[in-house]
Amino acid sequence: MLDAYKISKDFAILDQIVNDEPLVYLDNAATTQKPQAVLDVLNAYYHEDNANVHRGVHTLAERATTAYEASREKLRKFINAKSTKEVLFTRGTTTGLNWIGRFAEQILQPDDEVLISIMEHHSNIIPWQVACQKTGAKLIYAYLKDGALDMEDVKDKLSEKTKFVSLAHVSNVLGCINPVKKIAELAHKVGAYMVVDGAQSAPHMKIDVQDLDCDFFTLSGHKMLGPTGIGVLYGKEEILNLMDPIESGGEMIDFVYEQEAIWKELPWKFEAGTPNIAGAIALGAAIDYLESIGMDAIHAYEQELVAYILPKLQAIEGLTVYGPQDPRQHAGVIAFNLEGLHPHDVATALDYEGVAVRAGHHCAQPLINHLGISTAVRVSFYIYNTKEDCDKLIQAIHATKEFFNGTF
Ligand code: 7TS
Repeated sequence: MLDAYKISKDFAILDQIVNDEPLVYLDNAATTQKPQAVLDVLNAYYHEDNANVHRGVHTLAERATTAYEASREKLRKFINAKSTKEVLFTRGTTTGLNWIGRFAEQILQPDDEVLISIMEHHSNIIPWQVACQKTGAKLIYAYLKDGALDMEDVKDKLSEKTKFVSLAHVSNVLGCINPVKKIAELAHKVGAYMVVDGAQSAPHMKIDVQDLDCDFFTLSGHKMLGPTGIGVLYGKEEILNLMDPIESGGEMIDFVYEQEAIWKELPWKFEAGTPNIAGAIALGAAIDYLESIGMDAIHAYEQELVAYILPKLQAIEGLTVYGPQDPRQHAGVIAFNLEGLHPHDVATALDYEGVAVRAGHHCAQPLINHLGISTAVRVSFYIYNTKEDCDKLIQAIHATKEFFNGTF
């Protein structure tokens, strides 16, 4: 079992006092903190190696290019892609899903269908709305059963008309883990492409894109100990070969003539302009850090935290937990509301106790509407959170209830 206390020592930012209380950071679904090892790599890159990639022959340029491409190989191994040709550096999940949306515009015909779920993050809704509006295709939603994805509804809504199925692997609100491997199989049976939004899964569990047999998979570096502004879009090589580059310009070409150009091969065909070199290299360091702990150990530890905290939350009078009620079906993301209290007031009160959580619609407004609420409080865990953090949260929720009940 991983040692969260030992791990937390690698994150200097966590060792601080907020509102006279030790910081308890429970907003990891929004972004995670970065260990010293990642900050050191970022610093060392700018101190020692900074140069543009794939251009110069000088020593610094060689070093930067080697480290950038070595990082791509680390990401390939991390998600078990067949080849680095399938690993495209992006700004993050949102960029990846937008690129897929643009590809969909090449494919979709009027009356074709795209199947997503009601629990999707806006990043996995709006690119599909845009693609459907441009092509006349229909955007279809699968709904929920017992706080999780209703598989019967998914099956009912899949048909020969479905050309893309795009689903969150883990919901950033409900915390449920969707059976994307099974759904990929069903999607392929009707000839649809399977897209997995891995923003909330890749940081927390072992990912094997070959085993999932998804056609695309997206992740964001900043949610897995890496810097902001860097992520990965995985796509099967044969599909990426069908796709036009989304952006064009320097870096992505082999030859440019007056009227046309020849693109580079994969993966560089998609990486126009100077990329986020430092970000990619530091994300490689984040992967090293995660792998030194082990993704299975991370998943098991988070399951243990959820098994510890969920019953305690459920036992609080007036507290409603959204999503599955069984801890075994719940990843380390828990959204809830306290009866009679506005989630923003709850989040502010928790902050007074040093506990950082998020309140709002969590960029999932269709889901929030579907649940019949306007906002919710959300706590989300990572490798440096401890059972003591969970106890502090519970104590802070009780203090919040007492404070408001005494005031109003
Ligand atoms: N998909 C899911 C499931 C997400 O949770 C997020 C970010 C994204 C896509 C977009 O990722 P980005 O890195 O491109 O922004 N989710 C959240 C969140 O829950 N709170 O802040 C960001």
